[in-house]
Amino acid sequence: MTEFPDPARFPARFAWGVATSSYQIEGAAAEDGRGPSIWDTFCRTPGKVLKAEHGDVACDHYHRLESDLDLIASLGVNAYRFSVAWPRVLPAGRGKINPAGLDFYSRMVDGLLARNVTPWLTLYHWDLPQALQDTGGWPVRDTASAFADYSALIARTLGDRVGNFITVNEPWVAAYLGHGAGVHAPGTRDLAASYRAAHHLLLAHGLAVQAIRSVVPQAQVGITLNLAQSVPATDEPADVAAARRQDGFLNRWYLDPLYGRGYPQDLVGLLGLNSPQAQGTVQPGDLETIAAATDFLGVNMYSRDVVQDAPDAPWPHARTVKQPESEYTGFGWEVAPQSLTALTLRLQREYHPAAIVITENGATYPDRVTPDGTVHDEARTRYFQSHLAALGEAALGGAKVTGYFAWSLMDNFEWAEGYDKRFGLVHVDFGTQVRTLKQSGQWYRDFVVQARQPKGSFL
Ligand code: IFM
Repeated sequence: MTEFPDPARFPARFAWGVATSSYQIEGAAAEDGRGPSIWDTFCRTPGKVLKAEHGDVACDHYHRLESDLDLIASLGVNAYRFSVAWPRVLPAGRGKINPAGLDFYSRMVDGLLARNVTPWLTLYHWDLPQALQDTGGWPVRDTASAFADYSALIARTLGDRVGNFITVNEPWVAAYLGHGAGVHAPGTRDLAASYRAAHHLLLAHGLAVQAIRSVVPQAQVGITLNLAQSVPATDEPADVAAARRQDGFLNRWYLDPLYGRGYPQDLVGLLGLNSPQAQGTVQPGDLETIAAATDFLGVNMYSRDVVQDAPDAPWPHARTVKQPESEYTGFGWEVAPQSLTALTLRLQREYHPAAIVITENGATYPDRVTPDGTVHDEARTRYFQSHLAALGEAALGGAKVTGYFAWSLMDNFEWAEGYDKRFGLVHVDFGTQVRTLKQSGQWYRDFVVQARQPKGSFL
């Protein structure tokens, strides 16, 4: 049974938003001076993306900016999380600036502010300029310094109007899925390289925090991690140890250095020659840079991992197993709202972030527009209801939660899954680009409008 969230549980000054990312919605991949990204290349590599789909057009957001901004405002939200496409503003990753690219984001920011929607800008949501991949990509250190320069450019250009910056989105995905499992761009399968990439992504974050603060001292800056509670499938010591490894692999490897603890030693030992330490990747001063104080921790949470020991499986030798009593989304991800409460409370207790912002949460289901012009996505509506109820519990329990962004504003390019997996509050017909607000979107809008009513804070 779904629990209903109580809008009164959330403080009046709360970021209520929807989220997207550049490559997933913009399209206009070769227009107005945008350079190629690693996702353009990856999509054209046979066998990498379902049905060989790509982001050339996506939601055509680049050409529909004004009407999409109206759509965002119509949802009653006060915040919008988007990402800047690095190759749109610096086509070769560094050096020559593309004024048309900067202008697009400048118009977006102005359009949001004119609609009383606060921009939350993500600097890196996986579309690395191909030119930087050609010189080694994230496994090489120089990419982190190029990122710092790019971050300073964005802060100089937009920092007079943007107050919230997310440096890197989901470094685990970029590092491991991109370089270890090879299922995301750039598609390499090399565990050692994935740990070099992870270190440089964290270093890039730390350097970007410094760069942004030096330009916009009052900016709120954070990083977004994809986190999931890791639960052993049984009480057997092997499963308990596997759950701990999985927790280290996904969560602690990023949280520990960001919060000043260095890399988790149990994992460093298990990784052996694949660790960044053994490869000589971690240089003096890096851990201090990575641990720069931030204003919030961005958390992308979709599910939880119920884990079994799997000695024959690749690192971290753990397998996620299905629970017969649980519901699953179209991605096969368990619907586990209680896990959002547990996760945020744990973050608060163990890492003491200045604030926690849920920068993504949502679900994919096979939607369709029915003849009455509606998308009856009851399962997604229930998903949002139960997760917001769980977040309210966490806030009541002491987690300093200050924002929530539904993933996603609209159906979009879901990476290696192409356009098959729909996460939107708004349905997109990719043939006609017609947008249709789903039932879940109507519910979210009504909830946000209620939650934003002036009231006494319960925190
Ligand atoms: O679509 C992605 C997004 O780009 C990053 N977080 C997870 C989402 C759903 O898979």
